[in-house]
Amino acid sequence: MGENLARQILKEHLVDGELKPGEPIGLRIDQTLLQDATGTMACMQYEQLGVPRVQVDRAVQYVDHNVIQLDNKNPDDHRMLQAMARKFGIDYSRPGNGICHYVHIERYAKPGGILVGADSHTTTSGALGMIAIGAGGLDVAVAMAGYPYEISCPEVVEVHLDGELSRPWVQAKDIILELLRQLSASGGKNKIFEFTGPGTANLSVPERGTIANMIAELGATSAVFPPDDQTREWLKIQQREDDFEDIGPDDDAEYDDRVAIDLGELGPLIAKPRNPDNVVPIEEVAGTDIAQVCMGSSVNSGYYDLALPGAILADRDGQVVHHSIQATATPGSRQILAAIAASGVYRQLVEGGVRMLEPVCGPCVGMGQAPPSGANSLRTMNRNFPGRSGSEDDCVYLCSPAVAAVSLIEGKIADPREYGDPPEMLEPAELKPYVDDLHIFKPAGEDEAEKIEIPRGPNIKTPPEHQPLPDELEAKVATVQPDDISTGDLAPDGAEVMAYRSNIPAIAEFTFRHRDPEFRKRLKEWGSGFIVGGDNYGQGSSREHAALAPLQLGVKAVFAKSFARIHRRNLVAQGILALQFKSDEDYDNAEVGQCWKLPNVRQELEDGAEDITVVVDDDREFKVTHDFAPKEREILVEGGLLHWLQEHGKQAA
Ligand code: MIC
Repeated sequence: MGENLARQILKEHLVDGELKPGEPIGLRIDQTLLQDATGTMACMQYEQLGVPRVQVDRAVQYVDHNVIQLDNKNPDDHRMLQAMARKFGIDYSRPGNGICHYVHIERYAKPGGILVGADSHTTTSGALGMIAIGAGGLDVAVAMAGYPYEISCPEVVEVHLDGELSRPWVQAKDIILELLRQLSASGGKNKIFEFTGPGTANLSVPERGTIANMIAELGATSAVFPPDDQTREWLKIQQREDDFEDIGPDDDAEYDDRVAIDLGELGPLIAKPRNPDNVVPIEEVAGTDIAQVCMGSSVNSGYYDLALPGAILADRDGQVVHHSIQATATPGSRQILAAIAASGVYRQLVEGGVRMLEPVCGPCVGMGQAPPSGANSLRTMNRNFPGRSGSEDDCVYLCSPAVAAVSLIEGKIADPREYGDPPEMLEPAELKPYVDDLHIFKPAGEDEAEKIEIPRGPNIKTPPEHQPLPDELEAKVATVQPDDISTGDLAPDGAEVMAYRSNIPAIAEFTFRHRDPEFRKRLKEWGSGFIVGGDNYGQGSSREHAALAPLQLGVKAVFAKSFARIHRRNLVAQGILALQFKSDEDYDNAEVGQCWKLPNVRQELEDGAEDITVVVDDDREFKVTHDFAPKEREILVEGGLLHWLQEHGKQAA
């Protein structure tokens, strides 16, 4: 049987388990990625592992998420991270050098390798033919220490792209929106999507990056684009052609499933508020008023993503951003910023009235540019979860750069196909002069590293202590939540809350602040509690704060109809039970204040029982289930992965 590329890469890196979908496997990791908002916790947990220098080929620490520096908290985090990177052997990409996923495909991503990163959109590097997986900070720290990365073996789905996009009005963004429309925000769970077909061959690396980035919005493990001429050309421009690997799926490669899209049939799509899979054809919403257009983030910040709106603004003399709209543009990296400055795109945008932002995540994670209340915001970003933009009642639409570019002139959502002939875009000057790593600082040598002291500001607190699982658990139901709760509901985005990413007691104060403002009060009164959730609980980001904050408040178990992959693992890694309802009726009967007892939970986990018994108000009983791997059961009994490693895990890979 012919093998697909994803399986070949997994096989090459397999150190534990069997490559059968659903089986627990351990993978050798080549590269790791951290950004500032997840990196502080990850690095402090790495410290606790007691391994002086990272054990992977390449570890990179980026600073791109929170660079607002409102007060000492944020710069204190950056200072600590820079020192830790130097000490532990990690490359440090300074603030302003670019958004981690863009810089990673420019400078590091390598065909055939495996990358794990403490950011759900780490998947972007799949554009270069590697398997790139988003994970919680602790899992990444453990990989940095040289232990295998543990995951449930994913299925591999072929996405066959036929035909060609009618560029520039129909774009790569529309391909990923179409996948979201077809498969939903949980349709990619435990799956790697491997792209094939003539439509794939036509996509540039940044276009592939858009798709690979937003594969995270399907809850998928990864996306992989087999390396080809586009990959080779990209690596050549990046002056690292030697990183090219001539690998690909066998001619008769088999896949666990298949999706086919005819790109010629595709029109512009848009995700309506307030979930990325709420996708409709542009015609359905054309004419909707908007007050804001934000272009670029870890998707759609590439050269041509900005050159198109630039060209549209410059197309007719005196054409500017509509008076009712605030428009912003973010280049993805210093390299792209330099390229648009040299070619004249920057000037076109500025003259047209677009506010130029620095190459950081910015509005995508609620770092400024919150939309006005009750108004619609149109963004070329990847997520539109409630409140993520910074305004509680926000209505964010997600679209391609083409839709954004014509809409910012019209003052309402517009169909680019009605704009007429596309204007000519300014081409980049030769990229060569901008390809450098001057703003990536290399780690210290081993001797110097030993002497480096880590500076810690007053807001930086060590990660919370874990307790082993008792024989029985008893607590009150502290909140009952609907489907699709995002990690942003648990640990919100935005400058105010993200400033506490290195301070769990403080960030815990924001848990469910919009969804259930009384939640924290109840937990404080009761001392402990359980969370009940619906389907796809914990979708979205990789932030382990969404597990650490409830832990800090005394949450010992979450019961849901189903869990998103990364959050489920973060709960387990932090020693919180992630249990699944067997019957929707038990979810329907759950009420705040009920006392739930798990009388034999420790024994049940130790015995490998499939079901866990729950007794409600000492009166009735029901069973919940779980999908814990045998090692995960041990981790839960031990009270978290750090404890488990301290007890058992001396054998680094
Ligand atoms: C996101 O897009 O949600 C984030 C902010 O990049 C997160 C990481 C974080 O919360 O720090 C992610 O995607 O994992």
